[in-house]
Amino acid sequence: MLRIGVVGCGAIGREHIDRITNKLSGGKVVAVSDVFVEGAHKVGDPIGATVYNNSADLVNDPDVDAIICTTPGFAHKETVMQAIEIGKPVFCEKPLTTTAEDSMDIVEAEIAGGKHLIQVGFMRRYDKGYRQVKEMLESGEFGAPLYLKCTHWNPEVGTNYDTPMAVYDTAIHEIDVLHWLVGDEYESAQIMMPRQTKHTHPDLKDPQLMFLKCRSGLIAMVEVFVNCRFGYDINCQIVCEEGVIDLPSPAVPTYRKSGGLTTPIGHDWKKRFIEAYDTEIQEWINSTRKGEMNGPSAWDGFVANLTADALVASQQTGEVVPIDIGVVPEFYKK
Ligand code: NAD
Ligand code: ISE
Repeated sequence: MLRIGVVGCGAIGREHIDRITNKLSGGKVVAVSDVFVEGAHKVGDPIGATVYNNSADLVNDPDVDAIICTTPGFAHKETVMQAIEIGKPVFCEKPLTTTAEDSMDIVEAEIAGGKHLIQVGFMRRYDKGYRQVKEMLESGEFGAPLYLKCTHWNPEVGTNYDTPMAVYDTAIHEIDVLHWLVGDEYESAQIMMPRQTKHTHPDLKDPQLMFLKCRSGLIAMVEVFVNCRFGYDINCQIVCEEGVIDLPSPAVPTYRKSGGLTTPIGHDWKKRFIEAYDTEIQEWINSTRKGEMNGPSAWDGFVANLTADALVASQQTGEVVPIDIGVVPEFYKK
């Protein structure tokens, strides 16, 4: 049994605790922590977990074998560095950190420790739909992918969500999954701001149109609109030489009523990728028990942050910003 400590008992922390406790196998949450300690007690007490009000004490608890970090992005580095220091595996929710510089510090610390310890929560790589699309592209039947059109639409966000977060908290999913999907690397990024919704606030530009150009010339266009009101709607279309592949939201019953034909759109991110989260955490438990680390790495987290930094820079100027990931360290070559 993998004895897990969870740092951060907010929305996704509670989701992961629930799936480990009630759905998955091979793992047990034995400790939880949150700076808001009442929140940690609320989820930790019913399952008999030790409750901490800081991550260091949880990471250093000898009864904790591995850590799940589900604090906000700006707080990830602290916990991940503590885990590396003591040599414990850590599953860190996306983004690894909020800047390439901080993620590079983690990469360097992991390499210095000489052991693969970090997995980043890029769960779309575990989604059946994205996996099928990858297989279709790799079959060669569609020819080369030429451009991608994606939407990342959220119904609404709070006032603590600002303009850069549209990139490093939201588009970071597309940043990671798209280059993985097409087997390419980004070389430049650009953002254009269309007319803004009245539903945003002074610190958030919404919507934003993001363009990522790959080395092959492929361009990915990502529409991020986080106050779209109508639902949580993630779509991806890949235009190839020999055909077009669409990855829409999973099918739900449509209905005819009151003179209309309706296709409902969900509102909840927790449900849209529920199977992907289950698979991701189950595979992390399984591989961690075997002393392996197979999922998205700290290097993948760094590459996503480097790309995010370029997009964030373009938010200010609208200009095309180059991206140079450099050479993949030997340590991360598969
Ligand atoms: P949240 O605000 O609901 O929860 C964060 C929790 O962390 C809160 O309980 C807060 O009190 C606590 N916290 C803050 N700083 C802390 C610290 N220094 N130490 C310990 N606890 C601390 O946020 P959330 O929506 O659960 O998001 C958490 C992370 O998960 C973010 O990185 C977010 O990007 C990621 N996330 C990923 C997905 C996904 O689809 N993979 C979905 C949602 C959130
Ligand atoms: C949130 O943190 C997530 O990861 C969701 O998947 C994303 O849609 C949302 O925009 C983020 O804030």
